[in-house]
Amino acid sequence: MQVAETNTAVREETARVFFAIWPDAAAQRRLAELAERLETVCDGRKVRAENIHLTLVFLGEVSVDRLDALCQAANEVQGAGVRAFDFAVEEIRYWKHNRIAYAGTVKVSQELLDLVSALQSALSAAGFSFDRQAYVPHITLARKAKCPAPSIEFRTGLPELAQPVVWPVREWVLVKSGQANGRSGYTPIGRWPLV
Ligand code: 2AM
Repeated sequence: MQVAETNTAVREETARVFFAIWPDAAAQRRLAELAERLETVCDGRKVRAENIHLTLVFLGEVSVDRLDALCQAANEVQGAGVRAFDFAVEEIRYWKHNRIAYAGTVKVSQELLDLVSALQSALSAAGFSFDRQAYVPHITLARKAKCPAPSIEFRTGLPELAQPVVWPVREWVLVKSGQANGRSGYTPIGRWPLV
């Protein structure tokens, strides 16, 4: 029989955290409209407007005692030559293996790759572990999606964008995920500007 851990003095408190970029208000509106359409087209569960984001590095559970050190590591990135850039969503795509419908980019900007790589180096140097799979920038718009196969109506089986959704990326954030009022949501716990 398993006994639940009740001794809070020995239980380590952790936070589920990741670094990300949030769209500006206009891009958020357009991405939220797409999420709404995907909910219908793919019978999925849309991501709420305020939660739509692009993950840079996902760390998962980190001890709350280490959050200051995590912010310090992120401070190092500011001196690493990272620059502001525009992020352009050009396509809606679908991953069947995890049933995620997402917004993607055709040509990943060098500035985004430099930011992710500088962040990964600073985190490694500070002893943090994170997901090291090849970075595939994606903005999840609907989960538990069952997107249709290509048809005359949807060439790719998914909504197509008449115009790309572009926004100027001028900051990146450290975010904690968790439940608030019975809903999953994200709380920014650090911000770093890009110029
Ligand atoms: P997802 O949208 O593809 O699930 C908060 O959970 C953010 O971290 C989401 O953008 C999520 O990506 C990403 N994320 C969650 N688990 C992850 C993992 N194991 N590796 C990389 N990113 C992850």
